[in-house]
Amino acid sequence: MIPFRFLHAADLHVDSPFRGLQVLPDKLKGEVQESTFAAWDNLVRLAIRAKVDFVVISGDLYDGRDRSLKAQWRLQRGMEQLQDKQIPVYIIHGNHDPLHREVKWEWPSNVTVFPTDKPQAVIVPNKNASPVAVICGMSYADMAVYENLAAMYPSRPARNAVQAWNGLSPDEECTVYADSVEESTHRSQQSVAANELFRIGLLHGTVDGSAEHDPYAPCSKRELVEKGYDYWALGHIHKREVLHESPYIVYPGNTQGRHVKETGAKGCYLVNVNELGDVNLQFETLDTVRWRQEQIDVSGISSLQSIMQLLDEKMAAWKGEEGERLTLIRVELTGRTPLYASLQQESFPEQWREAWQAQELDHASYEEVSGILWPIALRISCTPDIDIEQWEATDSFPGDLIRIASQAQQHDTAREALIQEALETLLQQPRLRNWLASQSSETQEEWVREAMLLAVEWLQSGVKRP
Ligand SMILES: [Mn+2]
Repeated sequence: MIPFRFLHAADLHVDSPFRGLQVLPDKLKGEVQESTFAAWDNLVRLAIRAKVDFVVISGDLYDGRDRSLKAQWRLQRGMEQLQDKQIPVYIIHGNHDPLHREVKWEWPSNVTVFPTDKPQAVIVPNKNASPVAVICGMSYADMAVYENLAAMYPSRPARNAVQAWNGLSPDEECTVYADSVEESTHRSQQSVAANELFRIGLLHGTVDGSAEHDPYAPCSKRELVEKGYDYWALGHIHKREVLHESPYIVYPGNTQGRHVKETGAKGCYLVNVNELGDVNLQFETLDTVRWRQEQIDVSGISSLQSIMQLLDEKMAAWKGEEGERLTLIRVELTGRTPLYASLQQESFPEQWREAWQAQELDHASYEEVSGILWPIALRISCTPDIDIEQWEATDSFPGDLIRIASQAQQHDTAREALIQEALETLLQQPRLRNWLASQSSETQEEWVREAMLLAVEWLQSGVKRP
Protein backbone atom coordinates (compact mmCIF):
# COMPACT_ATOMS: atom_id res chain seq x y z
CA MET A 1 0.00 0.00 0.00
CA ILE A 2 1.23 3.51 -0.77
CA PRO A 3 1.33 5.78 2.33
CA PHE A 4 -0.92 8.85 2.19
CA ARG A 5 -2.71 11.32 4.44
CA PHE A 6 -6.07 13.01 4.44
CA LEU A 7 -8.26 15.32 6.51
CA HIS A 8 -11.55 14.07 7.90
CA ALA A 9 -14.00 16.82 8.91
CA ALA A 10 -17.77 16.98 9.36
CA ASP A 11 -20.55 19.27 10.55
CA LEU A 12 -19.07 22.60 9.51
CA HIS A 13 -22.51 24.26 9.80
CA VAL A 14 -21.14 27.28 7.98
CA ASP A 15 -23.19 30.45 8.62
CA SER A 16 -24.86 29.19 11.78
CA PRO A 17 -27.10 32.04 12.95
CA PHE A 18 -26.11 31.89 16.67
CA ARG A 19 -29.55 32.94 17.83
CA GLY A 20 -29.80 33.91 21.46
CA LEU A 21 -26.52 35.79 21.53
CA GLN A 22 -28.06 39.17 20.74
CA VAL A 23 -27.02 40.36 24.18
CA LEU A 24 -23.33 40.19 23.29
CA PRO A 25 -21.54 43.48 22.55
CA ASP A 26 -21.21 44.02 18.81
CA LYS A 27 -17.55 43.18 18.44
CA LEU A 28 -17.93 39.86 20.25
CA LYS A 29 -21.09 39.07 18.31
CA GLY A 30 -19.22 39.70 15.06
CA GLU A 31 -16.45 37.30 16.07
CA VAL A 32 -18.97 34.61 17.05
CA GLN A 33 -20.98 34.99 13.85
CA GLU A 34 -17.81 34.78 11.78
CA SER A 35 -16.53 31.70 13.62
CA THR A 36 -18.01 28.95 11.43
CA PHE A 37 -16.51 30.67 8.37
CA ALA A 38 -13.17 31.13 10.11
CA ALA A 39 -13.06 27.43 11.05
CA TRP A 40 -13.49 26.58 7.36
CA ASP A 41 -10.66 28.93 6.40
CA ASN A 42 -8.52 27.22 9.05
CA LEU A 43 -9.40 23.81 7.59
CA VAL A 44 -8.28 24.91 4.12
CA ARG A 45 -5.03 26.33 5.50
CA LEU A 46 -4.37 23.14 7.46
CA ALA A 47 -4.96 20.93 4.40
CA ILE A 48 -2.45 22.98 2.42
CA ARG A 49 0.11 23.20 5.24
CA ALA A 50 -0.10 19.46 6.02
CA LYS A 51 0.12 18.67 2.27
CA VAL A 52 -2.72 16.16 2.48
CA ASP A 53 -3.58 14.02 -0.52
CA PHE A 54 -7.30 14.76 -0.15
CA VAL A 55 -10.04 16.01 2.20
CA VAL A 56 -13.30 14.24 3.13
CA ILE A 57 -16.29 16.07 4.63
CA SER A 58 -19.04 13.90 6.11
CA GLY A 59 -22.10 16.11 5.82
CA ASP A 60 -23.67 19.29 7.24
CA LEU A 61 -21.33 21.69 5.48
CA TYR A 62 -24.12 24.24 5.70
CA ASP A 63 -26.29 24.98 8.68
CA GLY A 64 -29.51 25.40 6.76
CA ARG A 65 -31.34 23.62 3.97
CA ASP A 66 -31.42 26.94 2.10
CA ARG A 67 -27.73 27.60 2.03
CA SER A 68 -26.92 31.30 2.26
CA LEU A 69 -25.08 32.75 -0.71
CA LYS A 70 -22.42 33.97 1.66
CA ALA A 71 -21.80 30.45 2.95
CA GLN A 72 -21.67 28.97 -0.56
CA TRP A 73 -19.31 31.68 -1.68
CA ARG A 74 -16.90 31.18 1.22
CA LEU A 75 -16.88 27.41 0.71
CA GLN A 76 -16.31 27.92 -2.99
CA ARG A 77 -13.32 30.17 -2.32
CA GLY A 78 -11.76 27.56 -0.04
CA MET A 79 -12.36 24.81 -2.59
CA GLU A 80 -10.57 26.92 -5.20
CA GLN A 81 -7.60 27.39 -2.92
CA LEU A 82 -7.45 23.63 -2.49
CA GLN A 83 -7.77 23.16 -6.23
CA ASP A 84 -4.76 25.43 -6.75
CA LYS A 85 -2.78 22.98 -4.62
CA GLN A 86 -4.25 19.91 -6.38
CA ILE A 87 -6.11 18.75 -3.28
CA PRO A 88 -9.38 16.93 -4.08
CA VAL A 89 -12.35 17.18 -1.72
CA TYR A 90 -15.00 14.46 -1.28
CA ILE A 91 -18.34 15.56 0.14
CA ILE A 92 -21.57 14.02 1.30
CA HIS A 93 -24.55 16.13 2.37
CA GLY A 94 -26.39 15.51 5.64
CA ASN A 95 -29.65 16.36 7.37
CA HIS A 96 -28.84 20.07 7.68
CA ASP A 97 -27.81 20.53 4.07
CA PRO A 98 -29.60 17.88 2.02
CA LEU A 99 -28.90 17.71 -1.68
CA HIS A 100 -32.44 18.59 -2.77
CA ARG A 101 -33.61 19.54 -6.23
CA GLU A 102 -33.23 23.29 -5.83
CA VAL A 103 -29.54 23.02 -5.05
CA LYS A 104 -27.70 24.34 -8.08
CA TRP A 105 -24.13 25.11 -7.31
CA GLU A 106 -21.16 24.34 -9.50
CA TRP A 107 -18.08 23.37 -7.55
CA PRO A 108 -14.56 23.51 -8.98
CA SER A 109 -13.44 20.25 -10.58
CA ASN A 110 -11.48 19.07 -7.52
CA VAL A 111 -14.76 18.61 -5.60
CA THR A 112 -16.71 15.35 -5.76
CA VAL A 113 -20.23 15.33 -4.31
CA PHE A 114 -21.71 11.91 -3.68
CA PRO A 115 -25.26 11.45 -5.00
CA THR A 116 -28.45 10.77 -3.08
CA ASP A 117 -30.01 7.71 -4.66
CA LYS A 118 -27.42 5.11 -3.73
CA PRO A 119 -23.82 4.89 -2.57
CA GLN A 120 -21.09 5.46 -5.13
CA ALA A 121 -17.45 4.51 -5.06
CA VAL A 122 -14.58 6.70 -6.22
CA ILE A 123 -10.96 5.75 -6.65
CA VAL A 124 -8.73 8.36 -5.12
CA PRO A 125 -5.20 9.03 -6.27
CA ASN A 126 -2.43 10.52 -4.17
CA LYS A 127 -0.38 13.54 -5.18
CA ASN A 128 1.57 11.47 -7.74
CA ALA A 129 -1.64 10.23 -9.36
CA SER A 130 -1.20 6.70 -7.99
CA PRO A 131 -4.48 5.17 -6.76
CA VAL A 132 -4.33 4.86 -2.94
CA ALA A 133 -7.89 4.61 -1.70
CA VAL A 134 -11.47 3.99 -2.62
CA ILE A 135 -14.11 6.22 -1.05
CA CYS A 136 -17.74 5.18 -0.90
CA GLY A 137 -20.41 7.69 0.05
CA MET A 138 -23.95 8.92 -0.34
CA SER A 139 -25.79 12.17 0.42
CA TYR A 140 -29.16 12.89 2.03
CA ALA A 141 -31.87 14.17 -0.29
CA ASP A 142 -34.10 15.21 2.63
CA MET A 143 -33.70 16.70 6.06
CA ALA A 144 -34.86 13.55 7.80
CA VAL A 145 -33.60 10.16 6.70
CA TYR A 146 -34.66 7.25 8.88
CA GLU A 147 -33.45 4.40 6.69
CA ASN A 148 -30.32 2.47 7.46
CA LEU A 149 -28.07 3.86 4.74
CA ALA A 150 -25.05 1.85 5.88
CA ALA A 151 -26.89 -1.31 4.86
CA MET A 152 -26.88 -0.03 1.29
CA TYR A 153 -23.09 0.45 1.20
CA PRO A 154 -21.33 -2.24 -0.81
CA SER A 155 -19.20 -4.63 1.19
CA ARG A 156 -16.64 -4.78 -1.62
CA PRO A 157 -16.28 -1.15 -2.63
CA ALA A 158 -12.70 -1.58 -3.76
CA ARG A 159 -13.43 -4.49 -6.06
CA ASN A 160 -16.23 -2.63 -7.81
CA ALA A 161 -14.29 0.53 -8.25
CA VAL A 162 -11.23 -1.31 -9.41
CA GLN A 163 -13.21 -3.18 -12.02
CA ALA A 164 -14.39 0.12 -13.42
CA TRP A 165 -10.91 1.62 -13.18
CA ASN A 166 -9.53 -1.32 -15.10
CA GLY A 167 -12.21 -0.97 -17.74
CA LEU A 168 -14.46 -3.82 -16.58
CA SER A 169 -18.11 -3.36 -15.65
CA PRO A 170 -18.64 -3.23 -11.89
CA ASP A 171 -20.97 -5.49 -9.89
CA GLU A 172 -24.55 -4.36 -9.55
CA GLU A 173 -24.37 -3.47 -5.89
CA CYS A 174 -22.63 -0.14 -6.34
CA THR A 175 -22.11 2.38 -9.09
CA VAL A 176 -18.73 3.91 -9.67
CA TYR A 177 -18.30 7.60 -10.09
CA ALA A 178 -17.22 7.78 -13.70
CA ASP A 179 -15.50 11.18 -13.61
CA SER A 180 -12.78 10.07 -11.29
CA VAL A 181 -11.95 7.21 -13.59
CA GLU A 182 -12.13 8.99 -16.89
CA GLU A 183 -10.99 12.52 -16.25
CA SER A 184 -7.28 11.90 -16.37
CA THR A 185 -5.80 9.86 -19.19
CA HIS A 186 -2.50 9.08 -17.54
CA ARG A 187 -4.38 7.66 -14.58
CA SER A 188 -6.58 5.35 -16.58
CA GLN A 189 -3.51 3.67 -18.00
CA GLN A 190 -2.54 2.38 -14.58
CA SER A 191 -4.04 -0.92 -13.64
CA VAL A 192 -4.77 -1.41 -9.96
CA ALA A 193 -5.57 -4.29 -7.63
CA ALA A 194 -8.37 -4.03 -5.07
CA ASN A 195 -6.28 -5.19 -2.13
CA GLU A 196 -3.89 -2.28 -2.61
CA LEU A 197 -6.57 0.28 -1.88
CA PHE A 198 -7.51 1.68 1.52
CA ARG A 199 -11.30 1.61 1.91
CA ILE A 200 -13.09 4.68 3.29
CA GLY A 201 -16.85 4.94 3.95
CA LEU A 202 -18.38 8.44 4.20
CA LEU A 203 -21.57 8.34 6.20
CA HIS A 204 -23.73 10.95 7.92
CA GLY A 205 -25.73 9.23 10.62
CA THR A 206 -26.26 7.77 14.07
CA VAL A 207 -24.32 4.75 15.22
CA ASP A 208 -25.86 2.65 18.02
CA GLY A 209 -28.58 5.22 18.77
CA SER A 210 -28.39 8.08 21.21
CA ALA A 211 -31.29 9.80 22.92
CA GLU A 212 -29.66 13.21 22.48
CA HIS A 213 -29.59 13.19 18.69
CA ASP A 214 -32.02 12.80 15.84
CA PRO A 215 -31.78 9.13 14.91
CA TYR A 216 -31.03 9.75 11.24
CA ALA A 217 -29.58 6.95 9.11
CA PRO A 218 -29.33 4.64 12.13
CA CYS A 219 -26.94 1.70 12.05
CA SER A 220 -24.89 -0.35 14.48
CA LYS A 221 -21.19 -0.31 15.14
CA ARG A 222 -21.09 -4.06 14.58
CA GLU A 223 -22.63 -3.59 11.15
CA LEU A 224 -19.98 -1.05 10.19
CA VAL A 225 -17.17 -3.26 11.49
CA GLU A 226 -18.44 -6.18 9.43
CA LYS A 227 -18.72 -4.20 6.20
CA GLY A 228 -15.03 -4.61 5.51
CA TYR A 229 -13.90 -0.97 5.32
CA ASP A 230 -10.69 0.39 6.83
CA TYR A 231 -12.02 3.77 7.95
CA TRP A 232 -15.59 4.96 8.50
CA ALA A 233 -15.53 8.74 8.20
CA LEU A 234 -18.72 9.68 10.03
CA GLY A 235 -20.62 12.91 10.57
CA HIS A 236 -23.76 14.04 12.45
CA ILE A 237 -22.76 13.73 16.11
CA HIS A 238 -21.03 16.97 17.10
CA LYS A 239 -18.97 15.45 19.88
CA ARG A 240 -15.65 14.04 18.73
CA GLU A 241 -15.36 10.30 19.30
CA VAL A 242 -13.39 7.34 18.02
CA LEU A 243 -15.95 4.54 18.27
CA HIS A 244 -13.70 1.74 17.09
CA GLU A 245 -10.14 1.07 15.96
CA SER A 246 -9.31 -1.47 13.29
CA PRO A 247 -11.40 -0.67 11.43
CA TYR A 248 -11.54 2.95 12.50
CA ILE A 249 -15.02 4.37 13.06
CA VAL A 250 -14.66 8.07 13.74
CA TYR A 251 -16.79 11.12 14.49
CA PRO A 252 -14.48 14.15 14.20
CA GLY A 253 -17.14 16.38 15.87
CA ASN A 254 -18.03 19.77 14.48
CA THR A 255 -15.37 22.26 13.40
CA GLN A 256 -16.72 25.10 15.58
CA GLY A 257 -18.87 24.88 18.74
CA ARG A 258 -22.19 26.67 18.32
CA HIS A 259 -23.59 26.89 21.85
CA VAL A 260 -22.67 26.31 25.46
CA LYS A 261 -23.35 22.58 25.25
CA GLU A 262 -20.73 22.18 22.52
CA THR A 263 -17.75 22.73 24.79
CA GLY A 264 -14.02 22.33 24.35
CA ALA A 265 -11.70 22.25 21.38
CA LYS A 266 -13.32 21.64 17.99
CA GLY A 267 -11.66 20.70 14.72
CA CYS A 268 -10.93 17.73 12.50
CA TYR A 269 -8.69 14.68 12.20
CA LEU A 270 -5.49 14.50 10.21
CA VAL A 271 -5.30 10.83 9.22
CA ASN A 272 -2.00 9.25 8.23
CA VAL A 273 -2.02 5.82 6.59
CA ASN A 274 1.32 4.01 6.31
CA GLU A 275 2.50 1.34 3.85
CA LEU A 276 0.97 -1.41 6.02
CA GLY A 277 -2.39 0.35 6.03
CA ASP A 278 -1.99 1.32 9.71
CA VAL A 279 -3.90 4.43 10.70
CA ASN A 280 -2.60 7.27 12.83
CA LEU A 281 -5.12 9.90 13.94
CA GLN A 282 -4.13 13.38 14.95
CA PHE A 283 -6.73 15.88 16.18
CA GLU A 284 -6.26 19.42 14.87
CA THR A 285 -8.17 22.38 16.31
CA LEU A 286 -9.93 24.72 13.89
CA ASP A 287 -12.26 26.75 16.11
CA THR A 288 -11.87 30.47 16.74
CA VAL A 289 -14.47 30.82 19.48
CA ARG A 290 -14.66 28.36 22.33
CA TRP A 291 -17.44 27.37 24.74
CA ARG A 292 -16.85 26.29 28.28
CA GLN A 293 -18.88 25.14 31.28
CA GLU A 294 -17.40 25.02 34.76
CA GLN A 295 -18.55 24.33 38.28
CA ILE A 296 -17.17 25.85 41.47
CA ASP A 297 -17.89 24.29 44.84
CA VAL A 298 -18.40 27.09 47.37
CA SER A 299 -19.21 24.98 50.43
CA GLY A 300 -17.39 26.20 53.49
CA ILE A 301 -17.02 29.75 52.17
CA SER A 302 -18.55 32.26 54.54
CA SER A 303 -18.70 35.60 52.71
CA LEU A 304 -19.85 36.89 49.33
CA GLN A 305 -16.54 38.66 49.01
CA SER A 306 -14.65 35.36 49.32
CA ILE A 307 -16.90 33.79 46.69
CA MET A 308 -16.14 36.77 44.43
CA GLN A 309 -12.44 36.25 45.02
CA LEU A 310 -12.60 32.55 44.28
CA LEU A 311 -14.54 33.25 41.09
CA ASP A 312 -11.92 35.75 39.99
CA GLU A 313 -9.07 33.35 40.67
CA LYS A 314 -10.76 30.54 38.73
CA MET A 315 -11.59 32.85 35.84
CA ALA A 316 -8.00 34.06 35.65
CA ALA A 317 -6.76 30.46 35.52
CA TRP A 318 -9.24 29.50 32.78
CA LYS A 319 -8.35 32.61 30.83
CA GLY A 320 -4.72 31.50 30.94
CA GLU A 321 -5.66 28.06 29.61
CA GLU A 322 -7.59 29.44 26.64
CA GLY A 323 -4.86 31.76 25.42
CA GLU A 324 -5.79 34.03 22.54
CA ARG A 325 -9.15 32.51 21.71
CA LEU A 326 -12.42 34.28 22.54
CA THR A 327 -14.10 32.00 25.09
CA LEU A 328 -17.71 32.07 26.25
CA ILE A 329 -18.22 30.48 29.62
CA ARG A 330 -21.10 29.40 31.84
CA VAL A 331 -20.18 29.04 35.50
CA GLU A 332 -22.22 27.17 38.05
CA LEU A 333 -21.81 27.53 41.81
CA THR A 334 -22.51 24.36 43.78
CA GLY A 335 -22.26 23.17 47.38
CA ARG A 336 -23.99 23.69 50.72
CA THR A 337 -23.61 27.26 51.91
CA PRO A 338 -24.91 29.58 54.64
CA LEU A 339 -24.89 32.29 51.94
CA TYR A 340 -27.69 30.60 50.02
CA ALA A 341 -30.27 33.32 50.69
CA SER A 342 -27.81 36.13 49.93
CA LEU A 343 -26.81 34.54 46.65
CA GLN A 344 -30.48 34.31 45.68
CA GLN A 345 -31.50 37.72 46.93
CA GLU A 346 -28.86 40.17 45.96
CA SER A 347 -28.81 39.57 42.20
CA PHE A 348 -25.30 38.29 42.81
CA PRO A 349 -25.03 36.50 39.45
CA GLU A 350 -25.98 39.57 37.42
CA GLN A 351 -23.74 41.90 39.39
CA TRP A 352 -20.72 39.64 39.16
CA ARG A 353 -21.27 38.93 35.47
CA GLU A 354 -21.61 42.62 34.61
CA ALA A 355 -18.52 43.52 36.60
CA TRP A 356 -16.41 40.84 34.92
CA GLN A 357 -17.77 41.71 31.46
CA ALA A 358 -16.93 45.39 31.93
CA GLN A 359 -13.40 44.46 32.97
CA GLU A 360 -12.95 42.20 29.93
CA LEU A 361 -14.17 44.90 27.55
CA ASP A 362 -11.86 47.39 29.21
CA HIS A 363 -8.87 45.18 28.52
CA ALA A 364 -9.85 44.52 24.95
CA SER A 365 -8.73 47.11 22.47
CA TYR A 366 -11.08 48.67 19.95
CA GLU A 367 -11.59 45.74 17.57
CA GLU A 368 -9.45 43.16 19.29
CA VAL A 369 -11.35 40.34 21.01
CA SER A 370 -8.54 37.84 21.44
CA GLY A 371 -8.02 36.45 24.91
CA ILE A 372 -11.45 37.51 26.19
CA LEU A 373 -13.15 35.15 28.63
CA TRP A 374 -16.79 36.19 28.55
CA PRO A 375 -19.21 34.94 31.21
CA ILE A 376 -22.58 34.33 29.56
CA ALA A 377 -24.18 33.09 32.77
CA LEU A 378 -23.51 32.45 36.42
CA ARG A 379 -25.89 29.85 37.73
CA ILE A 380 -26.48 29.29 41.43
CA SER A 381 -27.08 25.59 42.10
CA CYS A 382 -26.15 25.72 45.79
CA THR A 383 -28.18 24.33 48.64
CA PRO A 384 -28.69 26.14 51.94
CA ASP A 385 -26.76 25.11 54.99
CA ILE A 386 -29.64 23.24 56.56
CA ASP A 387 -30.38 19.61 57.24
CA ILE A 388 -33.64 19.12 55.38
CA GLU A 389 -34.12 15.51 56.48
CA GLN A 390 -33.62 16.38 60.11
CA TRP A 391 -36.12 19.25 59.91
CA GLU A 392 -38.62 17.13 58.03
CA ALA A 393 -38.77 14.70 60.94
CA THR A 394 -39.69 17.42 63.44
CA ASP A 395 -43.11 18.61 64.50
CA SER A 396 -42.44 22.24 63.67
CA PHE A 397 -43.46 24.91 61.16
CA PRO A 398 -40.37 24.32 58.94
CA GLY A 399 -41.12 20.59 59.19
CA ASP A 400 -44.69 21.19 57.92
CA LEU A 401 -43.35 23.36 55.12
CA ILE A 402 -40.90 20.70 53.93
CA ARG A 403 -43.61 18.03 54.00
CA ILE A 404 -46.02 20.20 51.98
CA ALA A 405 -43.26 20.97 49.46
CA SER A 406 -42.28 17.34 49.00
CA GLN A 407 -45.97 16.43 48.50
CA ALA A 408 -46.16 19.13 45.85
CA GLN A 409 -43.03 17.88 44.16
CA GLN A 410 -44.31 14.34 43.95
CA HIS A 411 -47.96 14.92 43.04
CA ASP A 412 -49.12 17.00 40.10
CA THR A 413 -52.49 17.99 41.61
CA ALA A 414 -50.94 19.06 44.91
CA ARG A 415 -48.33 21.11 43.06
CA GLU A 416 -50.87 22.80 40.80
CA ALA A 417 -53.04 23.70 43.79
CA LEU A 418 -50.06 25.13 45.65
CA ILE A 419 -48.88 27.21 42.69
CA GLN A 420 -52.43 28.43 41.98
CA GLU A 421 -52.76 29.59 45.56
CA ALA A 422 -49.34 31.22 45.71
CA LEU A 423 -49.65 33.03 42.38
CA GLU A 424 -53.35 33.91 42.62
CA THR A 425 -52.92 37.63 42.00
CA LEU A 426 -50.44 37.16 39.14
CA LEU A 427 -52.75 34.72 37.42
CA GLN A 428 -55.31 37.49 36.82
CA GLN A 429 -53.01 38.46 33.94
CA PRO A 430 -53.88 36.35 30.85
CA ARG A 431 -50.32 36.45 29.48
CA LEU A 432 -48.80 35.33 32.74
CA ARG A 433 -51.43 32.62 32.96
CA ASN A 434 -50.51 31.33 29.51
CA TRP A 435 -46.82 31.52 30.28
CA LEU A 436 -47.31 29.54 33.48
CA ALA A 437 -49.31 26.89 31.64
CA SER A 438 -46.42 26.49 29.19
CA GLN A 439 -43.86 25.67 31.90
CA SER A 440 -42.80 22.04 32.23
CA SER A 441 -43.56 20.09 35.38
CA GLU A 442 -39.79 19.79 36.01
CA THR A 443 -39.49 23.58 36.06
CA GLN A 444 -42.45 23.87 38.43
CA GLU A 445 -40.98 21.22 40.73
CA GLU A 446 -37.77 23.23 40.78
CA TRP A 447 -39.68 26.40 41.79
CA VAL A 448 -41.30 24.58 44.68
CA ARG A 449 -37.95 23.19 45.81
CA GLU A 450 -36.20 26.54 45.64
CA ALA A 451 -39.04 28.31 47.45
CA MET A 452 -38.96 25.66 50.18
CA LEU A 453 -35.18 25.90 50.65
CA LEU A 454 -35.32 29.69 50.81
CA ALA A 455 -38.23 29.73 53.27
CA VAL A 456 -36.65 27.14 55.55
CA GLU A 457 -33.44 29.07 55.59
CA TRP A 458 -35.19 32.29 56.52
CA LEU A 459 -37.08 30.48 59.24
CA GLN A 460 -33.94 28.83 60.50
CA SER A 461 -32.28 32.15 61.19
CA GLY A 462 -35.12 32.91 63.64
CA VAL A 463 -35.99 29.42 64.85
CA LYS A 464 -33.94 27.21 67.14
CA ARG A 465 -32.36 24.25 65.42
CA PRO A 466 -34.05 20.90 66.13
MN1 LIG B 1 -24.62 18.44 12.16
